[in-house]
Amino acid sequence: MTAALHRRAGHVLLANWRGQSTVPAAGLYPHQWSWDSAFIALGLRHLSPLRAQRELEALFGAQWPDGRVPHIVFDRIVPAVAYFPGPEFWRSERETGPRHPATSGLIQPPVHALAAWKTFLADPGLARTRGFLPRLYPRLRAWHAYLTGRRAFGSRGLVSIVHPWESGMDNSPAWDVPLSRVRPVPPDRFTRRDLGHAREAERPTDDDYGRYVRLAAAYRDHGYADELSRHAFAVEDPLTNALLAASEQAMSEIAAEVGADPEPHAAELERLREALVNGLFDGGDGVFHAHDVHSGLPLRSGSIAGLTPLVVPGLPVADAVVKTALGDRFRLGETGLPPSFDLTDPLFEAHRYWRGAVWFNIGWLLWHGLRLHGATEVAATVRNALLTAADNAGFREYVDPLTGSGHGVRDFSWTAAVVLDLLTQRAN
Ligand code: 2M8
Repeated sequence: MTAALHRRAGHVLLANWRGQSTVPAAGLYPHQWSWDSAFIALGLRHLSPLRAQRELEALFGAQWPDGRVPHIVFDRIVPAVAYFPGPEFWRSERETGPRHPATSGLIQPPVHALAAWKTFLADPGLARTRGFLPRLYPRLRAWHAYLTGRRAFGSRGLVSIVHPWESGMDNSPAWDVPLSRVRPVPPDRFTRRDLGHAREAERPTDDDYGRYVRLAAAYRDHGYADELSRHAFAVEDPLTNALLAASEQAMSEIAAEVGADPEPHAAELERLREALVNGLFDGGDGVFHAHDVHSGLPLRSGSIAGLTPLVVPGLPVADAVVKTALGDRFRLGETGLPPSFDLTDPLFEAHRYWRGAVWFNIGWLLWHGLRLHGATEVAATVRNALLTAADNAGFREYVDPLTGSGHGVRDFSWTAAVVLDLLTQRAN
């Protein structure tokens, strides 16, 4: 399967390349997405290190003056009706000026420094010739400074997200409680474009969409100001904070490469690791739970995000998290396919987007984190299961954790990218 799968994955990334960057999927997502591009670079670096570097450069070319990296960078030649909410909804030019690329005003999980470092390693000679890291490093620093400076709403040293879209795991049941406080915009006030490309039963509900629109419009109407009182939704998410910590580890390596001081990044990794464990780890459940900044309460849920702090080097509670991964809730040792939500929870839905289906980027993060903490056998099971699922189902957006059947859009870029990366890595 290896050579054929590799070739097929390469074709997906080639078809979705738009000259400067890669779209997640041609119909449903016709622009550039932030964390998609980071995962895409991880795979693309094996096909074309140059394109992988350009993927990240294009994204950081749209960074806002305040350091935020927008979650969508709009392709100006794509018709306005192709995606909702488009540039006319976000009105980013009011904040960044008309010469800046049109973008959204939200963010996504900060996996970029990790991707940048791995992209560098694919061809250090080319990267040095192009000044890839010297140009990117100050931008990555500004990005992390935005997160820790502007988004640290709680007093617990953790970064908050202000919209479910920022979590990347949009309709995860983890957000049901804080979202229930948001009044949905009625469905006749906007036109969903996603349903033209995907099955309704596999997408977020109209009510959820109405709440997403309400939150995004409120943020926009307050000039994207990061004041806690302005945000109806403010949550410390384990995935976002874990990726920031893992990215600080990568920043140490990048700093050393560009002749900067790695020490502040090592210190930041240590600080975030401690804040994550002290603030979000639940020893009884053996997972990390998000924290609702407004209510001051943990959002106890069965989200797979609770296992992703395994990507943080030196995680002191890694053994407990691996045990949870192997238990009934996620069954990673048996199936190797990580469901995005607890299989035993009544809220689990095998096909509805982030409420249970398996996503390949999360699979990659767990594979990476398991290896980091010496759980090489489970990591190998995850790797094999992801490769088999892609081989059988194609490069689908997500698959059923119980049967491996494919769902969501076809030819999804990060699925192909993750497969390419896994194919080029040791089996364990
Ligand atoms: C999905 O999110 C977008 C909104 O950002 C959407 O539903 O239209 C999520 O799966 C997200 O994680 C992903 O980055 C994006 C593009 O693949 O699609």
